[in-house]
Formats: sequence, C-alpha cells, structure tokens
Amino acid sequence: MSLQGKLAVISGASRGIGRAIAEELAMAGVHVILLARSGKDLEDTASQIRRNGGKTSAFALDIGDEASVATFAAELENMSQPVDFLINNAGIGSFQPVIETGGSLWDEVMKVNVKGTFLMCRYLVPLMQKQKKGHIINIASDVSKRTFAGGAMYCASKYAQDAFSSVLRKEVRPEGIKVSVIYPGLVDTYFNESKPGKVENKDWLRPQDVAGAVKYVLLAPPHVVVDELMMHPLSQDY
Ligand code: NJP
Repeated sequence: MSLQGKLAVISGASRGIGRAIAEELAMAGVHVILLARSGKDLEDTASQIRRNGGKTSAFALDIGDEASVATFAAELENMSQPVDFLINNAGIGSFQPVIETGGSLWDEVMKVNVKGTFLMCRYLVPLMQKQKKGHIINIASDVSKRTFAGGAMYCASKYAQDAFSSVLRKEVRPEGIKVSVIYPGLVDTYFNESKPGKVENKDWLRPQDVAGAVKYVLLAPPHVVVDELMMHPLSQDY
C-alpha cells in the first residue's frame, strides 16, 4: 500500500499536530489540502511544504461554520480528484472548574471539537460514498476515555467526538469507508495558548509522533481498519 498520489484533507493544518501530519503525508507523496481559520499561518505551512517538493493547497475555513464547510465540499467535488483521506484534527481546549466555565466558551469548544468534526464528515462523506472508498481519521484525545477535575468542557467534547466517530464507523463501513480514531496524550504544541519547546514539556509527545501514527493507520492494507490508537508519552501519569 503506497500513499503516493492520494489526496488528503487535513483540518487544523496550520500548526501543531495538523501541520506535522500535513508535512509527513506530503513527504509520502500525498496532495495535502490544508484547512485552518488563519490564512497567513496556512500559507506559511503550504509554502514550507512546497519548498520541500510537496503538493498542497490551502483553504481558510472555520470548521464550525456550516455554510463554509458546504462551499468547501462543493469546491472539492469540482476538483475531479477523489478524496482519499479526511483527517479531522482541528480542536481547541480550555480548562477550569465547572462553576468557573462560561456558557459562551462551552459553546465555542463544542462548536469546534464536536460540530466541526460532524460538519466535515456530513459534507465530505458523500464524496467518499460516490467513490465507494475513503478513510477518515479523527484526532480525539486520551481524555475521550478518562476524566480529570478541571476538564469537564474539554472531556465532554472529546467523549462526544469519540461517540460520534464510533457511530459513523458503523454507518459507513458497509460502503468501504474506514473510520479510525487516534487518542494522543500530552503533545508539545500551541494547544490552549501554549508554545512548543518549553523545558517542562520536553518529554511530551512531539507532533511528529502523532503524524507517524496517522501514517501507520493509513498504510494498513485495504482489508484492515485500525479502529482506535491510543498513545502517550512514557513520562505521562494517567
Ligand atoms: O493544537 P494547536 P494541537 N476551524 O493549537 C486550528 C488534540 N489534542 O495541534 O484556526 C478550523 O497547536 C488552528 O488554526 P486556526 C486537540 O484537541 C491535543 O495540539 O488558525 N481550524 C490550528 O491549526 C486537537 O483536536 C493534545 O486557529 C481550527 C489547529 O486547529 C488536535 O489534537 C492532547 C479551528 C490547532 O493547533 C490538534 O491540536 C490531546 C476552527 N474552528 C489532544 N479552531 C495536546 N496538544 O496536548 C482551531 O489529548 N483550528
């Protein structure tokens, strides 16, 4: 199984895990379509991929906005190349006790992590159904399966994203479409207004570790689907 010449749509591809996935897949010969809200960061990523010889296109898009996702899917359909892979990676998080969590912040996290994943699948799965093949990978979290104090909003969103993925897998499997979920623990990125490279995070997963897992899952033979892949830094106590 080779990834050469395939087409992948990757959300949250301007930085962190999504950017590493885009770079890894582009190096393997995949045409990577990059999505994020900030056009400038996206263009930086796309330029770097092109300098390395990769094939890429970038679309500034809020995955929580239904009209924008629908327009993007229509443009994709006109491209005449099949959509082989959809990597739903974009996500946000913020951590505080329930009684200090504002309702608008709750809505924003749910809009990106849950509704955004849903909308991308809602509009791109029909393209895969026409092709009778495709592979969706949702980047969830180890806290899709465990909870901690201060994590109500984020855990609820990641549990919901996981349940959604599990249902979708059952719905599309008969049509030859695979759904995989990757659950990373701590990853050294810009997540929650952090910055990569802090000394105290030096033993965390690197975005490239998650990108390697994505490539591994995509390289499974056609008759194999990796349903779930949980990964942690060895240093993380969970
Ligand atoms: O985060 P970060 P990560 N529409 O902040 C984009 C999960 N995870 O790489 O839109 C479209 O470096 C944003 O770009 P912009 C986590 O839940 C992480 O760590 O311009 N794009 C940027 O490209 C998430 O699902 C850890 O702001 C939107 C990207 O998303 C995934 O890993 C642990 C968007 C975020 O890059 C990637 O997060 C874990 C929108 N509405 C799970 N909103 C961890 N880092 O420790 C944001 O268990 N983006």
